[in-house]
This record gives sequence, C-alpha cells and structure tokens, in this order.
Amino acid sequence: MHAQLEELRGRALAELDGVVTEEALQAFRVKYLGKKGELTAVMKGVGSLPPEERPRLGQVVNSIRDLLDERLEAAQIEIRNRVTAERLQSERLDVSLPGRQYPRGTKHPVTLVIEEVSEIFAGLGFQVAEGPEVELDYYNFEALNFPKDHPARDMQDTFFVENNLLLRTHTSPVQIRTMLKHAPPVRVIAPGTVYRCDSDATHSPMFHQIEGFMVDKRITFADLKGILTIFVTQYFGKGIGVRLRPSFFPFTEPSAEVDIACVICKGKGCRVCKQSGWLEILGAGMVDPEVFRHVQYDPESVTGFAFGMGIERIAMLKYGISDMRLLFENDLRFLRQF
Ligand code: 2NM
Repeated sequence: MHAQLEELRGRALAELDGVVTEEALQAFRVKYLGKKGELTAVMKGVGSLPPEERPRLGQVVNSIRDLLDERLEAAQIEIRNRVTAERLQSERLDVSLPGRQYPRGTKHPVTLVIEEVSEIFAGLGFQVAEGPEVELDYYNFEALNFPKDHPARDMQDTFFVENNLLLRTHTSPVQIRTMLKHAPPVRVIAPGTVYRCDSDATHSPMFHQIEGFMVDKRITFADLKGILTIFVTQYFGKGIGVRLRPSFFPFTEPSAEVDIACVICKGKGCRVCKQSGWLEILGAGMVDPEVFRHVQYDPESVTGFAFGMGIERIAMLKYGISDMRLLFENDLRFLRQF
C-alpha cells in the first residue's frame, strides 16, 4: 500500500506540472481529491487494514492530500496570474495614439453660394422657401403673366412632362405658392434647381437659381435698389461698383438688370466682361399687378419687388471659375479646392 501511495504521489505531481488551465485544474482536483477520486479511494481502503497500521497510513494519505492541496492552490494562482497578464497584453489600449483620420468631403461651390447668399438675405429678414421641381404650367407661366404664345413656353425651351406639367424653368413658382399661402407682408427667397432645354459651352440643361421677393404696403423701387445694393456689397465687397439698367420681364414692371463692376479687371475692361467693365448678376423689378391678381393680393394696397440670379454664374465670378462645365463634372481635383 505504501508503494501504491508513493506511485500515486509521483504521478499526481507530474500531472499537475502539465496543467495550464483552470478547467484542467478542476478536472485534476476531481480525479485525485474528489469524492470518487483516487486518493479518496485509498483513504477508504485504510479502514480495512489491521488497526496498528491505520494511523501511519492515514498520516501518509493526509500528508499527500495536504501536499496536493498546497500545489493546487499555487498552480491556481499561477494560472490566474498568467491569464490576467495575457488579457492585459491583448486588450492593451494606447490612449495616446492619434485618432483615425476619416476622409472629409467639401461643399460644392453651388451649395456654398446658396448658403452665403441665403445668409445675407436672412440678415435682411428674408425667409427661405422651397417648392417642387416638377411644376404645373399654371405656377410656372400662367400666374407669372407669361402670354400664351411667349417663346419661353415653347417645347424648344421647356422640358414638358405632360400637357400641363413641366420641369420648372425658374424658381418663381415658389413665390406664387408662397403668396397663395401667406398674406402680406412677405419677405422670401427661393433657392433651387431649375431646368431649360439648352445645352452648350455656357448653358447647362440643369442649373440653379435664387429668386427673392418682398411685398408690403408702400414698397418702392428705392427698396429694391437699397436691398440689392446691400446684398451686392456684402457679397462682393464694400467698394464694388453697382448699376441698374432698364430691362423687361413678363412678371415685373418696371424691370431692371443689376450689373457689378467687373471683379477681374475692376472696371477697366477685359475678356470676362467683354471689355465693358461690367458684369450682369441679377434681374429684378417691381412685381406686376397682374401677378398680384393671380394670387388674390390687392394691387391697390400692396406693392413689391422681386429679383432672380443664376447661381452658377455667381459661383464662377466669386471663385474665378472659367468654364461652367467644371461645376457639373464632379472631378474631385476641382471640388476639393472649395
Ligand atoms: C427675376 C427677375 C425679376 C421674379 C418675380 C417673381 C414673382 F413671383 F414675384 F413675380 N419671382 N421672381 C423675378 C423678377 C425674377 O429673375 C431674373
């Protein structure tokens, strides 16, 4: 029995050296020290020995048990320390590392102009309104006093969807919808995409406009000139020259075109301004009483001015872009510059 115990002790200690996980450690404990374990079985056998041999053998069994308990405890601590060290290593976080750089887009110059122009008019009390790009003939032409035979209504100039449905050719229908919904006073600008059957080096079939209008009691041409001069000087710089020339639109009377001194040559004359020293940037005028009748505004008690500008043209002048097609090609080398 003594030899059997010696063998068990040696085998158990050797096996424990190969135990490296908590699970294996638990299995080891069951195998030798559990209720049905090998050492427990020997302990039970002690009872069947002659009485004089029992104490000595009991002592040996107990000392092996104590030894295994002690080694188990040590092995367990070692395993836990190792597992903790491994976790600390693998889950290591260097909080001093720089963050990941995510690629960031830039705003399209057309978006920049819409935002900057809207910001200036917001400062003058204007609200931003939007409307559908697929529009009824009534809002796009009829209510704006375009005669039935006006060339702009021609298939050649307008994209028709159906008989009375078209892609809006300007954002003026937004002003009509605004006036039908709100009684005066109103001060609104309408930025957005518009469409015309026109495509060459200087015309895109899809482009952008900002139109605006102001209606109240006793609005005069002086208000038009004052507001638009404030806009031009805030957007292009304080000293910039401004002039108004007479013009014609179906929806305004009188009408004018607003020029600024050429931003390239400062008025001296160059290729961009075709040697005139001036650049046309806006159309404007006093809203025609005929338009007011279409939206049930009383032309005897309110007056107003309206204006419109092409965004692409403004963007080209502001950022010195020589070819409008650059604005629609989406070449990242171009777009990243803004
Ligand atoms: C322009 C030029 C002049 C204009 C007029 C209106 C409305 F709806 F109030 F009558 N909206 N926009 C207008 C006037 C637009 O663009 C060159």
